[in-house]
Amino acid sequence: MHLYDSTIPSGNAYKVQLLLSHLRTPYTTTSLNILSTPPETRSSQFLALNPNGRIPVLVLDDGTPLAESNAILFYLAEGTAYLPDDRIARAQVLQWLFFEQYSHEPYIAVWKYRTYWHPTGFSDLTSPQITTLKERGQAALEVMERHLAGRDWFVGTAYSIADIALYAYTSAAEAVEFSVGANVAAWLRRVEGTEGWVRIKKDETGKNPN
Ligand SMILES: N[C@@H](CCC(=O)N[C@@H](CS)C(=O)NCC(=O)O)C(=O)O
Repeated sequence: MHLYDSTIPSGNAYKVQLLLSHLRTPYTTTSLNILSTPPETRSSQFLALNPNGRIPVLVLDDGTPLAESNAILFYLAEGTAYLPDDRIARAQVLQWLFFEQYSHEPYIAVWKYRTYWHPTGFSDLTSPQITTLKERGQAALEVMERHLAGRDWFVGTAYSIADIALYAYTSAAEAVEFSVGANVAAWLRRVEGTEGWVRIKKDETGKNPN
């Protein structure tokens, strides 16, 4: 398998790297520069792999490309302990994958990107836009905090790709000045204690302290 990620650490790529590490699946990587103008993700070769021009893309051994981090997680987790067999539990996993993409990643990931790497930071956003990003990101963390009361994991009683998808950007939330509650903080430590857990790749630009 071959994973396209970015030269800067991407939480969306990290989800895939984390699951591949749990599964001990060997893979090779190409890291694209998404900060160049145009980004390397917009080359015709890369657009042939993902018409949406974004990493991560996983190219399977038969050459089939698969984009969208959570779709890649779902594919890789099939038949493993990271995706339950039970019908409702599988749907609940999807519930959290969609929550992550609609209510969490668009705010916390964008906030992180703007904090560390965006060429103009927050300066091209209006003050209400900045407030909305922060409030919605924080609201997503509150949803997680409430759901985790009395629970170890997002779905059922086992660590799954729902946790992996949510962990990627939640693990960076405090560093970019969101508040993380006690339940989420304890869950972050639980994820970090799982077999095969790896840290997100290092930021070679030196802007991101992790
Ligand atoms: N929904 C997508 C989001 C992917 C995404 O936003 N990727 C960013 C890096 S984290 C990217 O490739 N940006 C480069 C660009 O937009 O050209 C996923 O979950 O994979």
